[in-house]
Order: sequence, then structure tokens, then C-alpha cells
Amino acid sequence: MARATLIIGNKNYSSWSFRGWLAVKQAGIDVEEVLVDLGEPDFAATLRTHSEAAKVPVLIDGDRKIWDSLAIIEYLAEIHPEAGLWPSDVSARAKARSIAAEMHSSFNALRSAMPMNMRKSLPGWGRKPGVQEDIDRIVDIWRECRTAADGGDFLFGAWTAADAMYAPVVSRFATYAVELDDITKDYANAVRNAPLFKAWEDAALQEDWIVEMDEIDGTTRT
Ligand SMILES: N[C@@H](CCC(=O)N[C@@H](CS)C(=O)NCC(=O)O)C(=O)O
Repeated sequence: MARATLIIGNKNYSSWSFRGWLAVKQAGIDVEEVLVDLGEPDFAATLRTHSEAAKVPVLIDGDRKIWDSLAIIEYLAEIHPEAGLWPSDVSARAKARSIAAEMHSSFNALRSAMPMNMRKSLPGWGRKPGVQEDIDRIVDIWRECRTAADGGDFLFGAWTAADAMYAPVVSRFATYAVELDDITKDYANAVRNAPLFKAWEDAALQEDWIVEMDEIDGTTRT
């Protein structure tokens, strides 16, 4: 099969692209990255040339097109079972899938008030109605998983797709200086120090695109 392609948005801002990219890297797939600037006036038309859903990420693997972060994770878990995208234990796997799906379908207050912006430091920003409830639920998930994990630094011990789903939240909590307890702070630090997190973040910090719809304070940190 020809080399696969991963269509992503700007690394500084595109949290769903980050999740898809982490999964692709964990699966060890050699992809060509195609970045669509989500700040361009015609970005939606450009996205539509890649997928009718007009969203990123999109994975194109031969004649297969997969256009949603969670679908990409499931596809990769199916074709690369050896990569450990999901925990091997069936109970842990059921839980990992549940928290990944919860991330995918929930936390709208947090996602809109605290957009991912790796270049920024905005302590205290984004505390809109409903955000603290989202933070509390996420922190509960992390604490419960870490308390149950038998070793390792991540939600289920070794890195899995559940960590990929929450990695952009770890970035947001750093940007907006969300207070964490010792257990969840250790988890967040482990994610931020993971080589794949750092590789994406390093690339994000070098970008100079400004995507206005994802800027909440009207300024960019220099
Ligand atoms: N549920 C989708 C969400 C994808 C999504 O909303 N991606 C954003 C970028 S992070 C996007 O494509 N935005 C462009 C738009 O909404 O027009 C997934 O998990 O992939």
C-alpha cells in the first residue's frame, strides 16, 4: 500500500488533529502530514477537498478514508493490534474506550472556553459557566485511572489511546493554569514529558499562524 496521508490542522490549535496524530505515531504508521491552515478564509473549502465532513483529522490509507479522531484510533487499533492503542485487559479496555468516548462527546464548556493554544500562557482565563464542572469530571477520571493503574505513568499504566484523547486537555490545563492535586499533576507532567507530546508541541511553538476563532484574549504571547 502507498504511504498513508494524515490531514491535520495547525498544531498550535487543532486538538482533534493532535489526538489523531498521536494515535498514528503510536501505531508506527509512516504518514505524510498535510497541514490545512484553519485561519485561512477558504479553509472549509480546502478541508472539503480532503473529506466531505470538512474536519480534521483525516487519515487516508490507500483507498480507505477515515475522518474522525476516534474512528482513526479504532481503525489503527484494528490493523495494528500489536501497538497497544487500547489496554490488553478487557475490563481496562472497556473503561479506556468509555473515557475516550466521553472526551469525544462531552466537556463542551471547557472545549469552547479554553481552546487549545500551546503558544499561550493564560492563567485564570476561561473560567466560564460549566467549565469547573468539566474540569472536576476530568480530574476525577484521571485520579480514578491513575489510582487503579498498576505501575506506569499513564491512565492505564502504559500509554494508550485514552492518553492521546486527553493530551490536548493536559495542554489546556497548562495554558490556563488549572490547579491539580498531586496524583493528577504527576499524570499531567508525564503526558507533557512524553516524547510524542513534546514533538507535537515543539512543532506547534514554531508555527506563526494566528487562528482568530481560537484566540480568546486578542493577543499572542511573544
Ligand atoms: N469529532 C471530530 C472533530 C473534528 C474537529 O472538530 N476538528 C476541528 C479542528 S480541531 C475542525 O476541523 N474544525 C474546522 C471546522 O469546524 O470548520 C473528530 O474527533 O475528529
